[in-house]
Amino acid sequence: MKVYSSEKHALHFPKGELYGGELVRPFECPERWDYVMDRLSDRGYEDFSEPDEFDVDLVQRVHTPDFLEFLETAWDLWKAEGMKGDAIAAVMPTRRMQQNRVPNHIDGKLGYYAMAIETAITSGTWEAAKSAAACAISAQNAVDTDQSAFALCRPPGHHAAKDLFGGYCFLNNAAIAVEGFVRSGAGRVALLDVDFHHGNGSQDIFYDRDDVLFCSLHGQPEDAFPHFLGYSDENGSGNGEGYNWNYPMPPNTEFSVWFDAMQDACRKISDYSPDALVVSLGVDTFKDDPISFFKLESDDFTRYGEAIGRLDLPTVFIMEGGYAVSEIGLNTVNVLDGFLSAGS
Ligand code: OKP
Ligand code: ZN
Repeated sequence: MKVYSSEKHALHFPKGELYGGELVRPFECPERWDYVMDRLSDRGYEDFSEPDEFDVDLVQRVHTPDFLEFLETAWDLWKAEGMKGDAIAAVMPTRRMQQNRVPNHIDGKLGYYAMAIETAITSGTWEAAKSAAACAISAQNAVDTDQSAFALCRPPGHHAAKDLFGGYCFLNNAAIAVEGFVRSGAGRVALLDVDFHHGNGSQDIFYDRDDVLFCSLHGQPEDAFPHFLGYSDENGSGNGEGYNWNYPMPPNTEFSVWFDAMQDACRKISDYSPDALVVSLGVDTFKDDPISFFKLESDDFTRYGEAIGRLDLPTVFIMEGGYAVSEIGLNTVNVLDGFLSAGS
């Protein structure tokens, strides 16, 4: 399996994440990338490539021009105001406020484009986000000839909507890969999100479309970030009705329950008969993940990787979450190995 990753990921590393009323060292940290790279090498993966250049056309199919301009210029605007730390949103357009006027001041812009405020923008954020999207695009291109590829994206993407960043995400790498398949002629693409958190950005981007089936397994919004989307009665709108499936699950959910939901999602995907599959691969479902509440063990990742492999589809894996413990490397590679062992 080809692996796309870029050293430029390390350009994004804010000094702090707002967590528990303190600025703590971000959970979404550069060594996550090293853990995965090291395990891939240990387990015999050897086909590593730097991504091709960022494909603006594809990214514009997912994100709005004003949002892309914001991401590109936010750090400079912030510095021009003489701010000392990293750029963090502090005020947001909530109920009964103006939600469609973009302020000039960077404080206003940050709030306008943020879906959560733990995520800071720093000097290298835009370059790193572009490199992650480039990995997703190159992996998608590789699947035109191979059956599968893995994009080791950092920062992750599934919380980013067409004009929103947050939850550690800036560009929606998985949605960009989906659009890559659409551009190269796919009539139907499935997007399976197994990250612990609901993929609100991905859901939102494809909510009214019947050419993209979105299935997400995640901590229920009553108890888990992002809290304001991901309920089971969100089924799509307009043409997209019936093409969005959420599987919210409660605290302490174990693999047997999680895997039943996953197999249900796999049946939906199989019935849909897509031309390609994109997997938002977060491994924060692991029992020791510091910010999540599912109970998967490392071997469980192999088992569900096999189930994905049995779908027998051209598949792009996109790295999403998984935090703080070196097992994120093991768990990620277990999914890929399980997939390959079940594949054609
Ligand atoms: C990104 B990805 C919990 C705070 C959660 C943000 C989590 C973003 C997860 N107390 N903060 O989906 O792994
Ligand atoms: Zn997550």
